[in-house]
Amino acid sequence: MPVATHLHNLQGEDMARKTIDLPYQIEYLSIFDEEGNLDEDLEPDISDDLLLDMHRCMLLSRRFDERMLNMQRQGRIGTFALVQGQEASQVGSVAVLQAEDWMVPSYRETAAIAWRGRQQPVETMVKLLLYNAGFYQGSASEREEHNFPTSVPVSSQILHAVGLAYGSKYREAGEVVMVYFGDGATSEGDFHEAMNFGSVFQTPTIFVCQNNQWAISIPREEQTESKTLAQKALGYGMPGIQVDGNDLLAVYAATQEAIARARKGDGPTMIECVTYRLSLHTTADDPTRYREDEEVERWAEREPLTRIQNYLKQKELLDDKAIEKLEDEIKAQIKDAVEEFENRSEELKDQALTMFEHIYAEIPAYLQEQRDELAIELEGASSE
Ligand SMILES: Cc1ncc(C[n+]2csc(CCOP(=O)(O)OP(=O)(O)O)c2C)c(N)n1
Ligand SMILES: [Mg+2]
Repeated sequence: MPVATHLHNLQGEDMARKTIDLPYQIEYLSIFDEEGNLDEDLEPDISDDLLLDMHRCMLLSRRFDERMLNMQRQGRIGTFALVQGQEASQVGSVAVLQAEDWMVPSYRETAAIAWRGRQQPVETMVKLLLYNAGFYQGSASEREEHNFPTSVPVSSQILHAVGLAYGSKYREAGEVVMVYFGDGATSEGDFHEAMNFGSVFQTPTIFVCQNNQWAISIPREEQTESKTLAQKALGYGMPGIQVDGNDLLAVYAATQEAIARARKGDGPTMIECVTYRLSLHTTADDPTRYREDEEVERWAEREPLTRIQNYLKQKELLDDKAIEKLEDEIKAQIKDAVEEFENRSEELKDQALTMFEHIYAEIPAYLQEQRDELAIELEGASSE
């Protein structure tokens, strides 16, 4: 706006210091706490089957995470990011999606991926293992699956998600897009661009921020001066809500509202799940160098798996015996997945040269050189 016009607009009744009321506040939602207190007025109406499925997925993710950590320590897979502590934030949100909706993960979304692949739990784990062992086949998905591959550059996937959601709106496909990112991701330009376009085009995007209190070794307090991360949504004219991210019911209820809004054409929502990264950032990390055990212990008391088990026990949907049976079933599935992964990775080892494909139409000389070198090495290895 030219300066003269701007000044003109400030004449008369506009010449005042006044408050502009905004239609938003930051709500914090918690429904079932770590002491077993339930807010019955807020309790979402979730069928018993769905509750049990969500619990199963959380348990499988926890146990699979533990198994992968052992495998990484044994040198059987590469570096990966652990999900421990964030299972409710992921399962409580992803479980509200329909199959045709889209799930756009970052690198810590083991539980969200496990949910989307819950019809074939073993195959889903095999693919996660392949991915974590460096095989691109672990990232491939069927066209109808509507899951994006894992995205490691922090925040990059948020832009992809908004583009996808804009596409869904443009095509009138009715598909909602759910994107995951961390507290640290909110400091990236990509996050802000995505939030702005996501809102200005009123896209059906659900921005799920898992505030696990740490971005590697940077604590939440050093990440931003904002009191909450959810309030960042307000700057872009969309609702932002903070939920207890270790409370499956709260995450589910908040996501239901957000998705209903998106489906009606009322645009995006940002959900900040307040949770905690109970374990390592990745297997390359040693958190004892930068955080206190006492803090971890405090959050361990609030962890989501025991919490949902307490709720299900209160509802008489689960008891210790049933949990034990489930543990055995999951253990067997993980065992099958590891075996299948070992077989498949053995076959795929010979295809290491494929890493040079699908990048350039014409391979540059320096890559050709590396490719030739690897080919000779592989030939040597196979004739040993
Ligand atoms: C663009 C970019 N910058 C830096 C990194 C290195 N890096 C990987 S994870 C991470 C911290 C991200 O923290 P947060 O967003 O809170 O997610 P969390 O890992 O806690 O789930 C950083 C800086 C990266 N992967 N991509
Ligand atoms: Mg974080």
